[in-house]
Amino acid sequence: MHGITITQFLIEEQRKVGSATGEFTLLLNHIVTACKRISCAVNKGALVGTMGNLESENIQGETQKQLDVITNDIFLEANQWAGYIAGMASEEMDDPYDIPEKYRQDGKYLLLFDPLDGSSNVNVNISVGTIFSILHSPQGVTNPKVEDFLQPGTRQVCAGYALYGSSTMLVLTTGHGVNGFALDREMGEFILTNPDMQIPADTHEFAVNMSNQRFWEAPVQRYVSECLQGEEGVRGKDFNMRWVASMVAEVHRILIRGGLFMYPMDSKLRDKGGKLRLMYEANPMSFIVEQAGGASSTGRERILDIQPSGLHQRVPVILGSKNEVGVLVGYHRT
Ligand code: P6P
Repeated sequence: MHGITITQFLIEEQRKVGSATGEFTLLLNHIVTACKRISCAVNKGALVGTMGNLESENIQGETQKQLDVITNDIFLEANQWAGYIAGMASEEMDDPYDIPEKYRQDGKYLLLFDPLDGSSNVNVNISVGTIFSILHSPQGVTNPKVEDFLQPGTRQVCAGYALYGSSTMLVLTTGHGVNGFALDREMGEFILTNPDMQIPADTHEFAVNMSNQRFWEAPVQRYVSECLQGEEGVRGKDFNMRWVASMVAEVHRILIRGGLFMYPMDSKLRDKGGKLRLMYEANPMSFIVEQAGGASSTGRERILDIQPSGLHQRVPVILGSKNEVGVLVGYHRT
């Protein structure tokens, strides 16, 4: 008995929504196709000489890798032509993408994405990923501007990621739980392998870039110090630590076995607002994590509740096992 394909899964999900027109299902299928193409592009990078850096920088001030631009173009080309999308925004583009006039119809959705998150890892063969978020386009808006994208994370209709690791996985939520699919390269299809993913409420594993410790605020200093004290300390248990420097890989690990991931506020990032971007990293990952029974906070507020002020706005992120996130959020209140 083969597992069901993502196409079958999406159609069965669509049947549960009486008013569904099928456009959303087709939109998701175009995103799935883009992720398959990116998986191939990343997998062949070294063979075709696309692992290098470009001279250019993105709006984040980060040097762009060839694959950042290649994967961004793959996402644009796969999603611009069908007419379901009114506008797109990406980590790699300063402004929203203008859908070419020949493809423009009354698209109902906005698509935001980070085409290759963790791309600094790609030439050292550590897992990287694509993160995407789907919002409704405001009624009657045919050429969305930045302000049309600036909706809180609670307004997302879908969020997902592809993880290009030892296998290529696609994980998504439409607000009815979280489901994971593995790419069967022979078939060229994503197969349902992780139905109804749930994050364990407790954990003994945390993920943070320890090299930033001297810049952290007191609650984070206290939390990490207590974890490092182990079972002799106040937490009464030993902790394990991970840091992959690829958010998609960290979140996937947490969906499978629990954990806490954080890129907290630190004094060197304060003027930027944090490290991770709200619209196409923190919000989609927070939607997924909450739908899997986890929690996601800046330390001081629920990430999904934030009213965005800019397309590339950055926020502190603490997400994962809800009881562990609760401990650290509690320290921010004392
Ligand atoms: P650092 C990748 O660039 C990213 O946006 C996240 O995927 C990752 O968690 C973080 O930045 C890594 O940051 O400072 O450890 O390189």
